Amino acid sequence: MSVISEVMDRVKERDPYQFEFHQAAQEVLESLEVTAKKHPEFVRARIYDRIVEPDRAIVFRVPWVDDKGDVQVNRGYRIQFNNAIGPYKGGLRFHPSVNLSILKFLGFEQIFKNSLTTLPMGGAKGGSDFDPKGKSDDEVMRFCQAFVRELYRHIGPDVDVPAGDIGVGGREIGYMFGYYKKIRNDHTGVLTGKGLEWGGSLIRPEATGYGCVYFAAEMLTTKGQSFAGKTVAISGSGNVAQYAMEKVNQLGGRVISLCDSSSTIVDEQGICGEKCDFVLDLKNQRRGRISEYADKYAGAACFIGDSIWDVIKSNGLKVDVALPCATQNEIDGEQAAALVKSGCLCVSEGANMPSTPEAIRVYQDANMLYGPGKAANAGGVATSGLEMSQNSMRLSWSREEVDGRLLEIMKNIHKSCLDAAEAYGKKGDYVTGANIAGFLKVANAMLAYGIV
Ligand code: NDP
Ligand code: 2IT
Repeated sequence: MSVISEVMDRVKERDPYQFEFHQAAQEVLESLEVTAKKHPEFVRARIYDRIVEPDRAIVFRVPWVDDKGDVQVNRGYRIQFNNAIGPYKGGLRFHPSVNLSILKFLGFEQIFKNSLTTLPMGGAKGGSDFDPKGKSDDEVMRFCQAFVRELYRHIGPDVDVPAGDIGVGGREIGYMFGYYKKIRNDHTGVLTGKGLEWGGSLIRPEATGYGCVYFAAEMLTTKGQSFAGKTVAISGSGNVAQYAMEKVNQLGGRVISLCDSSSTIVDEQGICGEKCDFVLDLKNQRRGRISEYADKYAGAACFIGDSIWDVIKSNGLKVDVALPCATQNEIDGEQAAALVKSGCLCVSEGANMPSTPEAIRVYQDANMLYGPGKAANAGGVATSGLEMSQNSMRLSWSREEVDGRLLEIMKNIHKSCLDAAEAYGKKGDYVTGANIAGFLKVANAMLAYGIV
């Protein structure tokens, strides 16, 4: 039995029901079999056992009052996973499915993702099982204030800098930042994803989606291809999906789908121009459902209860590029096989861990270009890092400056993945490359600190 599989066994034994965390840990640890052989110093210092254990996991009660005057109680979390290379950094997710396993998987992924950006950021994640859907603005505000009433004591611009994720966008960051500022009397870069008028960065809203497309474009370039004329399936219709859609359109691709947790819309004419404005208004201002797109545009089909990956499987739709931008484990092995059959040559993950291990095996067996989330969606947190830099300098950079830096960072991440994969005997394997390149920097820092 290898050192690495023993670590994995201990993870499972310690927390037998944290399935999402097991999945994320297994994928990273498998890639690290080769580093364990090449670097006995990591094994001696028990770096593998240490890196799968969070520095701390904070769990707290969040009581708040709804519009009817009734008291509601949610659970809040912040998993400060690893700060070896910089302050804890990572998003907050508000979704009824949130639990310790999901946040540990996300916090663990964030360690390696943040390391890949080359910026000095440690890994963390947090959130709550609060569901913002169907809540009034006042209810969301009161919840955010109650959440920060506890979270504030654990965060700070040099300690831990949260941001958005599912269910947390500009509105929620505004309420949380405003309340933090009030109770700390401190106007400082404690959260990223802020509004432009109060310390935010241009391009941060666009960054994850743009970055995912930049990463896909880099992968396509290795095969002498580009987005021009490609048919692109996107899942989700939130922050990441919206700006992935915008960038694909700018690069000459045709986006044919979006979805939410209720339905999928397919528009083979392409979701572009005024139709994109409709989607942004529908999802961000009116907070409506994506099925309304099919009510408005007669050429579009709506599939209630199906994901785009179901639709591809059952209808044999042809796609060249897939950008999963909704949630974890949204593509299983059979859906991945349907993607291969549909002619898809590239998957770039805007979401975190959207492909199951079986799906990843299918991509790899078919020799697809596959960019795992921790590399392909790192543009969001990278631009959060740029927001932190601007806050520290008390400056704001132009749109062109931030977008240029984002593009450079995505190209660098792409190259680091390929270089690390080749150096460790796995040429062209972005999964192994991302895991090893992300890990080495963190492991070397942990080694330098001794046993702490
Ligand atoms: P949003 O809340 O803006 O949008 C999420 C979208 O995904 C919505 O369309 C939502 O539909 C759909 N979705 C969420 N959960 C499910 C589910 N269980 N089943 C089906 N659809 C679902 O979130 P983001 O766009 O910010 O995040 C999307 C993904 O990208 C997540 O995996 C997140 O971790 C990842 N990510 C986000 C970053 C960021 O900067 N925001 C950075 C890097 C990764 P519905 O409205 O019906 O819930
Ligand atoms: O998963 C992610 O990388 C994010 N949700 C963004 C985190 C951040 O700190 O910008």
